[in-house]
Amino acid sequence: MIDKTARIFVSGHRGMVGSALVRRLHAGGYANLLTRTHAELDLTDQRAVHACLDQEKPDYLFIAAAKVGGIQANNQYRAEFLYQNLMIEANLIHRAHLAGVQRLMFLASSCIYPRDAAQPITEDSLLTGPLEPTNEPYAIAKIAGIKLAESYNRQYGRQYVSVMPTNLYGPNDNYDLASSHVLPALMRKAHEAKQRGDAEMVVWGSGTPRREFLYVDDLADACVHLMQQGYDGPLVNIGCGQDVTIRELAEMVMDVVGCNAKIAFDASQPDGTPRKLLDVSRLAKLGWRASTPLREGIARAYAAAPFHS
Ligand code: GFB
Repeated sequence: MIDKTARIFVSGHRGMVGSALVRRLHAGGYANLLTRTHAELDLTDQRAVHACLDQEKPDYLFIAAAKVGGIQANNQYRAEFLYQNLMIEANLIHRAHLAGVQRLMFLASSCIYPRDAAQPITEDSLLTGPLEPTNEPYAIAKIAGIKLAESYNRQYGRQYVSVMPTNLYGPNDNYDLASSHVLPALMRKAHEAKQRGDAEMVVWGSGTPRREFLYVDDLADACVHLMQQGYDGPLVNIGCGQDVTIRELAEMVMDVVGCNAKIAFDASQPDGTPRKLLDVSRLAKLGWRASTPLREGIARAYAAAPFHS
């Protein structure tokens, strides 16, 4: 169990994942949360991160801060995705160790697994094959973070845990069409197509890739569950165990939004990984299952979306 007065640092607390962690921790009665805005602390700045962790000496550290984005942003800003994520995780994990932080949770991503991994993807498929090219830099950075945390555990007896969330969505998501993930993009496109009365709504790629989606408050609940349990084992996948095609997802979003446009697939945009469904049996054995059905989660996220009045 985590002591309710423990000093818990949530890095990236203004992002979708970090803000969900803060909501969940507050709801659980944890009052001693430490946060820093980007303006207060640039996590790629080694000196600043070191000074902050030396001063705060948290009991727990969640690494939810990351440079993230959808398929197009990952593919286009390859250098920034690799560099910024390496810096953030190296600064935080290394200095957490030197500052005596015993427990840390590093949030990675399901894209760390090989592109053609057997489905559903088990944790032991890490580093067994080539990665998906559109997000290889991001995946390499996250794999480095996992290995860094694992190395402090093996060499110094730390209890640094890495979790692999599947594709996430929910409040505080990014709705910018050029850099967002598919679900927020489809919500916005459907909303705007409905408002304009468009006959067509453009969906990237072929519509055939399969993706698994987890509501971000479910993810936060899983992370806090693992921390509360004192879990300090190998990587854990966090997903809901079910996937849909992008076409099915677009149809569901349009139904929730009430958009009657026809779907037009844009084949000039990449499909990315053909399928990315996580095996969640390790998490189930640890006593956690997702609770938000996809359609209900989409309705909740849509109601909270900034463009939706
Ligand atoms: O969510 P998404 O951008 O990323 O795209 P990935 C998922 C699928 O949805 C792809 C299609 O096949 C896209 O072509 N898609 C259809 C769209 N319409 C749209 C649209 O309007 N916008 C977007 N963004 N996609 C990311 C990785 O991969 O997943 C990251 O690049 C990270 O590294 C993240 O791991 C979770 O699921 O393909």
